[in-house]
Amino acid sequence: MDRGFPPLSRTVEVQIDVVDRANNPPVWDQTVYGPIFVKENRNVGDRVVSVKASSGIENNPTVFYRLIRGSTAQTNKYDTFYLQQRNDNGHTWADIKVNHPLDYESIKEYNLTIRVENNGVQQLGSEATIYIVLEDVNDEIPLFTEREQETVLEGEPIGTPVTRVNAIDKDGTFPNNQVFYGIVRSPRNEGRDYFEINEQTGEIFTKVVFDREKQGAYALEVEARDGAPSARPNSNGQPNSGNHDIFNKKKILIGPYPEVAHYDSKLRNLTKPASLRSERLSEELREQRLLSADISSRLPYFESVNSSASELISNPENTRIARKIDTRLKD
Ligand SMILES: [Ca+2]
Ligand SMILES: [Ca+2]
Ligand SMILES: [Ca+2]
Repeated sequence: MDRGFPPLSRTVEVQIDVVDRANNPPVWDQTVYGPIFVKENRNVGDRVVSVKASSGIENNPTVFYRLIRGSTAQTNKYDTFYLQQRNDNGHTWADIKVNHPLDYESIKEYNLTIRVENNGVQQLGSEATIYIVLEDVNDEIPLFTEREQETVLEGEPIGTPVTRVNAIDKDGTFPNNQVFYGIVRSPRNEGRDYFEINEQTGEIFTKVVFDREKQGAYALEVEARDGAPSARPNSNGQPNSGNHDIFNKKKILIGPYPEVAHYDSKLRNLTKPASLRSERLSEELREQRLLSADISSRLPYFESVNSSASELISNPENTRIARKIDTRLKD
């Protein structure tokens, strides 16, 4: 109430929780768990960690756990992890399990908040943090990035560079993302005996001197494999290989012998001015035609003027008038 006149007053409701001294909040074994290292290829349903808290109430060990859903993927917004409560020998555990497939290439770590509440007259709770760090496994395949067609000229010496292929492996760590190149050693690989590749750089070189009259193009299959045993199913401990990728099939054209190519292009340059000249000629011809069309369209008019002029001169009346004017002028 204030001292004004009339006095004004306001009431506020205050709620007071009376906490029994015996009712303490639950106590975690640890307030922070981790870092807990988890391979990205763990299966859905796999347990990544078990944590527990005591109730804080004597003779009432009951506790309830839940994972707090945060506002980001790292804080479990999309329920990447779930919690399962488990009773074991008088203790209640919280098992944290994988709910959706993990991917190191997308998200590398998670910060989970777990809350526990006891079962006293007033339910009290406390929170702990679980810090999960993913580990990369070799689950990405190297994939080629560039175009499918290249050209090499005939007559070039053995060892001439043709092109350089490039493949990218999206794995997060070495050697899972290391790339080695090779020529596919299969009878259906037409170019396998004619080209070789640098395993490290992907540069392709010729192994023979080509003659385009013999064969004008070769289909060449190259492969890219990564630097560690695959973590993908049914890989038998082999590295991942991108040879099922469409870009591993390259068409290598055999271009004309350099001398021939040289004269080819010279010849093309020679014909260019000639074509320009013919264009100019046809332009002049067109103008000429327009002009003559113009003239012939005016021709009847010229003719009529001409005839009326001669008529004027041949009229005797007019001759007389002209003579008169002429005499006056002499006067
Ligand atoms: Ca992955
Ligand atoms: Ca890989
Ligand atoms: Ca990976």
